[in-house]
Amino acid sequence: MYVLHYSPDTASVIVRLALEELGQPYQARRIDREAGELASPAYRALHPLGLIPAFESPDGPMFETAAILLYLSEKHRALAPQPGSPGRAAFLKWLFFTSTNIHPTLLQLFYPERTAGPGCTDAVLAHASDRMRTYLGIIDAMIARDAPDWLSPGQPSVLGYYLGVLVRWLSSYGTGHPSHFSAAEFPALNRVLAAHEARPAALRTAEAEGLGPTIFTAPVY
Ligand SMILES: N[C@@H](CCC(=O)N[C@@H](CS)C(=O)NCC(=O)O)C(=O)O
Repeated sequence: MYVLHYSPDTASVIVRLALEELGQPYQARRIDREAGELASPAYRALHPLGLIPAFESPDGPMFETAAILLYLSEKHRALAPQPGSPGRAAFLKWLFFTSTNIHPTLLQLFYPERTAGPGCTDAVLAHASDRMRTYLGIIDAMIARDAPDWLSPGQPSVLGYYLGVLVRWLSSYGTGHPSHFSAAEFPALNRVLAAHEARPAALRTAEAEGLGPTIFTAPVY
């Protein structure tokens, strides 16, 4: 059985959403962050940087959210265009766009001191906010233009869940904050996320991790 090492409302929830949507049995093992488990030798054997998530599969331990999502979607032939199918190239392009641009920029917004030290946080935040607006605008325009079925209101996808959680966190700053973004600013993306958050898999995940209602489009913190 899969084992997901998780902490509520961190990147592990993206993997949990995919597992719930796939209907795959898994064990959710809560990480004891306060006890320093992320730095423990046992956890570092699963994830050398001590980050969340770590994931145990029959093919070995895994880390990196996008890699786990890709692995699960191929293994269970769902939630993404499969190798050889028409949408595959575009799907891969936008999955990696998300994991290498949007996700790291979001981490800069939450931990601006990690980029260039505590003296540079204002500059890092300003640049990261601008980039985030650009990235989400590009995704929104792509959905409106191409209407891809692998990122649509009509069917769930690993990319829909990935973007949903990232947009969720961007709402946590609260309106008025320069780094606050809400899904409503990006109408095509908003429609995709609204459909994903209403699915039974998302509702079960929200219940399990105490995330509240409308977890992507209007999260309550
Ligand atoms: N690129 C990694 C990023 C993982 C990551 O940054 N996880 C955060 C939680 S959302 C974490 O472990 N934070 C703990 C820390 O930074 O100490 C992935 O996609 O899995």
